[in-house]
Amino acid sequence: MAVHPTVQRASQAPRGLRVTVRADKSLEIRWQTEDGACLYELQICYFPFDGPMIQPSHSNVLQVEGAAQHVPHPESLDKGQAWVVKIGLKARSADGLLSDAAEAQVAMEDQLPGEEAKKALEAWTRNFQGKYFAPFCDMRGENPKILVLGPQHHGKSSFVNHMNRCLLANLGLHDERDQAPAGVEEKTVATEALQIPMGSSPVTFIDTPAFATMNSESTRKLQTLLSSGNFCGQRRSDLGHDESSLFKKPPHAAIVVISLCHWRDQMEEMKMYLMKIANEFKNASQSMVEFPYVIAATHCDEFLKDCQTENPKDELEKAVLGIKKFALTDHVYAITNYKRGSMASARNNEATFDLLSQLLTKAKHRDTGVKQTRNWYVAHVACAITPVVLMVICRLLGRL
Ligand SMILES: Nc1nc2c(ncn2[C@@H]2O[C@H](COP(=O)(O)OP(=O)(O)O)[C@@H](O)[C@H]2O)c(=O)[nH]1
Ligand SMILES: [Mg+2]
Repeated sequence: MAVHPTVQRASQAPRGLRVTVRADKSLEIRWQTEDGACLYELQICYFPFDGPMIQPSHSNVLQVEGAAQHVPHPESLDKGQAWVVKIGLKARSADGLLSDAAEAQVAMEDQLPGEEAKKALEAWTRNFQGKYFAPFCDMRGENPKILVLGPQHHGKSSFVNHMNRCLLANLGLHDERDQAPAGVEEKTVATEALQIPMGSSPVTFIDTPAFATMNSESTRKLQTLLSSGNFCGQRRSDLGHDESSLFKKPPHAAIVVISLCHWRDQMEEMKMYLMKIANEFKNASQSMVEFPYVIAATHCDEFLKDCQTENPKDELEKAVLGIKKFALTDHVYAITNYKRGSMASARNNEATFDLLSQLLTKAKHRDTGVKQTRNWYVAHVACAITPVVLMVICRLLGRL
C-alpha cells in the first residue's frame, strides 16, 4: 500500500526545539524547519512555580511560520512571580495533518522590581545584623571569619561577590573577587579575605583555591585551614604548614559551595566529595572540634532553566534532599549567585540570609580555636615548669 510522503513526515515531532527567557521575561523559541511542513502549531502554557502543574494560569495556541518565534510575557500574568512555561510544537503538513508534539519547558525565578529589591535587601541585612551578627560578636568576642570552600568552578568566588552585594544591598556593585567562566583556568590561586562592613565592624569571607578532590594531601591542607589562623594570602602549596599561634585564631565557620548542575550531572563524584569533606568538618583539629558548616547549593537559576521533568520545584527539592544526605547536614540552601546588575528574587534573598543566619547560630556556640589554645598552654606551661622541675631535681640530688 502506498504511503503519502507528507503524512509520514508530518507524524514526526519537529526537532531542535529550544527556549530562551530574555531579561523582560519574553520567550525566544527556535526549532529546525522540516521539508513539507509549512506551518507550525505552538502551544504555550504558564503554571505557577509553587503549584501542582495541573491547571495552567494562562495558555495560548499560535499558528506560526518559519523556524523561530518571539513571545512576549502575557499581560495578564505578574512578571515578578515565578513561572514554569511548558511549550509544545507540532508541524502542520500541506494537507493539514499535525505531527507529534516536540516539548520543552523553562522555569523562571521570581523578580523584585529595582527599588523594592534594595529595600528588601536592606531589611534582610538589618535583621541579620541585629539577630545573628551582633549576638555572635558578643558571645565569641570577635567578628565572624568564614571560609568559603568547594571544588573548582562551583561558584566560590561568585558567592563572595554575591554576599558583598547582598549585605551592602546593592546589586550594581562590581566584582570584588575574580570569577572564571567554565572551562577557563582557575582564577583563585591563594586564599584571600574580603571584609564586608556590618555597621562599625566587618564580617570576613575567605575565598580559597579549589579543593578539587578530597585526597590525603587536600584533607591535610583543609585541616590546616580549619585549625590554624594562617589563611590569608596562603597559596595552595603552602597550606600544609600548620603554625599554631594563639594570636592567629582559626576561622569560625565554613560554607561549602556545590553547584546544583554538577550535582545533577556528576552525582557519584559529588556524593564522595561531600561525604569526605563532611567527615573532615566532623573531626576538625584532631577530632577536638566539630567545625560549623552549611552548604550553598549554587546555580539554582541554571538548574531550574534546564529542568525538563514534570515539576521543577519537586526536582529542586529532591536535589537539596540528596545533598543533605551526603553532606551530613540539614543546612543546605539552593541559591543563585547574583551577578552585577541581576534582578533580585525574594526566594533567593531568603535562602541567602537563612544560610548566613543558620551558620552564625551554629558558630556562636563553637570554639574552633580550642586546639590553638591547648597547644599554646601546653607549650608555655611546659616552658615555665621545666626550669622549676630541673631546680627541684638538682636540689634533691644535692641533698643526697
Ligand atoms: N548561572 C549561574 N552562574 C554562576 C553561579 N555561580 C557562579 N556562576 C558562574 O560559574 C563560573 C565559575 O564561578 P567562580 O566563582 O569562578 O567559581 P570558583 O572556581 O568556585 O571560584 C563563573 O562563570 C560564574 O559566573 C550561579 O549561581 N548561577
Ligand atoms: Mg574562585
